[in-house]
Amino acid sequence: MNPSNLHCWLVDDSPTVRQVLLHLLHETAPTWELREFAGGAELLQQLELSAAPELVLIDLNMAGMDGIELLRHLAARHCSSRLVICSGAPVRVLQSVGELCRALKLQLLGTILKPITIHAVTDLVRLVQQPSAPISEQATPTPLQVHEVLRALQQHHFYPVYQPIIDLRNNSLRGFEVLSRCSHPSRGLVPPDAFIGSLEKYGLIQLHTFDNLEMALRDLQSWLEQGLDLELSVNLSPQLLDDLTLPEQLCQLLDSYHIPYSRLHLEVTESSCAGTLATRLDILNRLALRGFHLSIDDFGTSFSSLERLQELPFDTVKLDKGYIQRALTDEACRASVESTLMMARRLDMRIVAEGIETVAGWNMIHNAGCDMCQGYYVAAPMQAAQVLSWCQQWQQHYH
Ligand code: G
Ligand code: G
Ligand code: MN
Repeated sequence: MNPSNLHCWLVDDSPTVRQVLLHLLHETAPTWELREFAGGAELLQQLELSAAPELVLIDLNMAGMDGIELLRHLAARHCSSRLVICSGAPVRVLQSVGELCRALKLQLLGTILKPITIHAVTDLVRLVQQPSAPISEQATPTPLQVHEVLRALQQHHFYPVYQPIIDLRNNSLRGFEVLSRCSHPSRGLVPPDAFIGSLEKYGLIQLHTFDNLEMALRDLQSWLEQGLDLELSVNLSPQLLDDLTLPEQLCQLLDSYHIPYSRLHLEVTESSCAGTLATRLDILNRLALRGFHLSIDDFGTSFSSLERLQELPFDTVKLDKGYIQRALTDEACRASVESTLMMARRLDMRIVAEGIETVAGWNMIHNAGCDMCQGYYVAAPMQAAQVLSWCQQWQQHYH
């Protein structure tokens, strides 16, 4: 992006806010070409007439078409602009809008909290003018550095989000997969691809996993108390399977929250038990003996067969989202999914299909006799505060 003649559009229904923003942007980035819109409809109209701008600043709470609806329209038009949300909404709402942008495959650059300050605008301009990575690299965000992960751990910037897992036999909610997020002071919502690798590299993944799990167990405890019958699935990095004390540590943590071990599914990827090192086998077997459920994550991304996995103490297989999505258009891949399902049934393993985004995906795996599913079609990962009302809605409409 050439920052000098960058096109920046802003949409906000308040004339005062637009005036302040235009003024601050003009001061900090005098060469930018600015355009203002009083509503989403006007902006979409302009988008029909001219090329998409490099940057769009969006107010969430607008009369008429609100910011969320505008995001949906932009996604439908495959808008490639980088987006900034400007809002006075609570941080929790802003984080979940970040989640929505990820689900819609929109490029959210960051958020500006209202009331708007010159500092926020200066930060934004600096962020935009950093040379941007080529598109092919943008899929994997810049990894957090050691001081950033340390600060995030110390200041509790990591938090869990929850994605529902549905039982396809009766549409009931089985539980949630716990996924970790980081709210970075200047980068906003940071996805796990940007920090799990760093945490592993600096030997901090175990600390993070236990922190995250503890927050999740606290949430689970309160949901169980409110009468929900739920299980949680958590991702374990292969490094955790190198510490022989893992089973004891997990048992102690669950005991302290009075949660039965069978409420927890531990997900490990196919590749992390590829070599089946003695230590890892030892740990997996002891976890299974204690009553934890074990799932193979991302199945279909490497070449192991279910027969071989049967020798390991897994009771669940999670079919990778890429595998499922390919099966929707590729006959041979669909046949492979179907035979995996048949084999799993013979081996008495449960199958969870991941990445179900559409009704076509839902129908395909439902007809193939899959046990469970997870994906944006049901819900994107959500924050703890949204879980109860989501559960109520799900039960009312689909169960
Ligand atoms: O959460 P998605 O929403 O972006 O997660 C991307 C990847 O990061 C997935 O492969 C997921 O398994 C992994 N991931 C998410 N949270 C955690 C975590 O707490 N620990 C580990 N090891 N991996 C995680
Ligand atoms: O642990 P695992 O690698 O399975 O992580 C699940 C990942 O998949 C997370 O990054 C989660 O946000 C993402 N995800 C969940 N549902 C969907 C979906 O329907 N489509 C796509 N593309 N990704 C999804
Ligand atoms: Mn997973």
